Amino acid sequence: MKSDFPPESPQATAGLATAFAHFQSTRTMYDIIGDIHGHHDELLLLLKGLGYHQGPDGLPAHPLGRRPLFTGDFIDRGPQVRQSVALAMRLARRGGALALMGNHEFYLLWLWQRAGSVPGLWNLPPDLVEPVRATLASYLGHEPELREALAWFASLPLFVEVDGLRAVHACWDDQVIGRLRPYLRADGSLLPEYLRKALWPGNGLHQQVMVLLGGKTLRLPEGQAFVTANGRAVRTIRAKWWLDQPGLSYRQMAVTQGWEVSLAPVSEDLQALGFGYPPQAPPVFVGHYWQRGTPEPLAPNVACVDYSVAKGGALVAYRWTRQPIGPEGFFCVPAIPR
Ligand SMILES: [Mn+2]
Repeated sequence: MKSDFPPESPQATAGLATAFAHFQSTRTMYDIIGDIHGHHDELLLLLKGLGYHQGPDGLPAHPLGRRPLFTGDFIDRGPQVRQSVALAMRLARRGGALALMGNHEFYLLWLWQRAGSVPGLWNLPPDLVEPVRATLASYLGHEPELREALAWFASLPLFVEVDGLRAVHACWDDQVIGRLRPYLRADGSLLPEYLRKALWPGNGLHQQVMVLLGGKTLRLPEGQAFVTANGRAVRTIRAKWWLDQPGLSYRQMAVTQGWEVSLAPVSEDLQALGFGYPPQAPPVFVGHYWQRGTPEPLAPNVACVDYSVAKGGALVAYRWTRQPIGPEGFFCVPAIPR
């Protein structure tokens, strides 16, 4: 089968569009929007609630020129993947939105590379396809549109620093970002030859990218595990990468609360592992972490905007005002029961 990965033309205009957005940002501010996971109707309600109305080109526009900043994970899980991607992509291409790579888009790009073509995606082993089942179902009969979406995903920045804020799908790490710089375009997206390499699990470039897209984990002490709601025994925890104080317990370091995680203090040196986000650093916004309940910052300068719309939670945005972040900045649209 003829290979259609990677996209032939490495989106030369993507950098320009982002540069323009950065220029515009001296006058406009961002609404940071978390993981959509195929929940297009909630996205429309969210934009409406944030004050966006239908612009002359039919796309949502804000009367004060505010712009969406998507933290990634547009695809998988939800019922309207194709529509969600189309809306975010059109907003970004118009120059009215910034969009970041999520771990789900990164995984789908890897599958595309493995398959060698868009039609080949449907013939991959079932265990590989399972995580992207909703996405493939959504694009069935719309293969050219999926190819266009994949080319767009390949052009997405891994992180952005703009208007006094930072955003990344899961974890901001200055050291990792510094190491990745030679492989990136000016807008923070991977150069095509390095994207091809970074998609493959196991190599060093992949591991660095996955710190930003998947966050940091801690291994529980030998012999320790806890059982999740779906009965899976887990020996690593998604960890609060912004904390580095000595003496914190595994339970305190676990992003997901309510699990019977060990109360023993973390036995490793968190600073040596690269944990910690400086309190004087710009506020950083992430998605990824399946939060529940009423949104509030994770730390004085760290906020998550993923409140699990794909698990009956809410689609959440943060209205950036260049002020210190606080609970009043969040805006929520509950998941529509289906
Ligand atoms: Mn997600």
